[in-house]
Amino acid sequence: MAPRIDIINGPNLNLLGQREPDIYGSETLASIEAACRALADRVGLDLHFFQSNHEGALVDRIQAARGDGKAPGAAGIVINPAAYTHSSVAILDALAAFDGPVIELHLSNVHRREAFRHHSYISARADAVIAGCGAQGYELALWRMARLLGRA
Ligand code: CA2
Repeated sequence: MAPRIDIINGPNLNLLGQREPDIYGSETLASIEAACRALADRVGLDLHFFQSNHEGALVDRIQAARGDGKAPGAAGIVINPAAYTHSSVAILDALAAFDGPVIELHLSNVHRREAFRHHSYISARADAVIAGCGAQGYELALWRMARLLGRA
């Protein structure tokens, strides 16, 4: 069975492609999802793609990735926590309760931006961090996940 990978996206990423293309590129979240699906099919990953503007919903989704007696869990998580990167201990704690690999992803190079974006609560749990590669970062994260899971 193909390992399940959850790609989880935080607040305002649903607006991608509508504003600030100089920072975030012109692709929409839907076009990023489509590219990820094509790659996941190629390397044999079962992709689950999610976006929420709500911190608690993101925590719930990360907890659901652990699976339980009824539903199987995810093998790995790719997460762009968006602004919650810089504020959310709750998302860090939820990820700490997940056993598989976690890749933190940012479209922009957060280290070249405002000082408040330089610190990530999430990085303490991330096995890898990708920043500044735009939409391609999602595909790079999936390639890395495929390698970590023995699929590439
Ligand atoms: O570079 C990234 O991917 C970020 O995670 C994006 C977040 C930002 O708060 C992080 O510091 C870095 C913001 C996502 C908001 O996306 C928008 C897209 C279009 C228009 C407005 C916001």
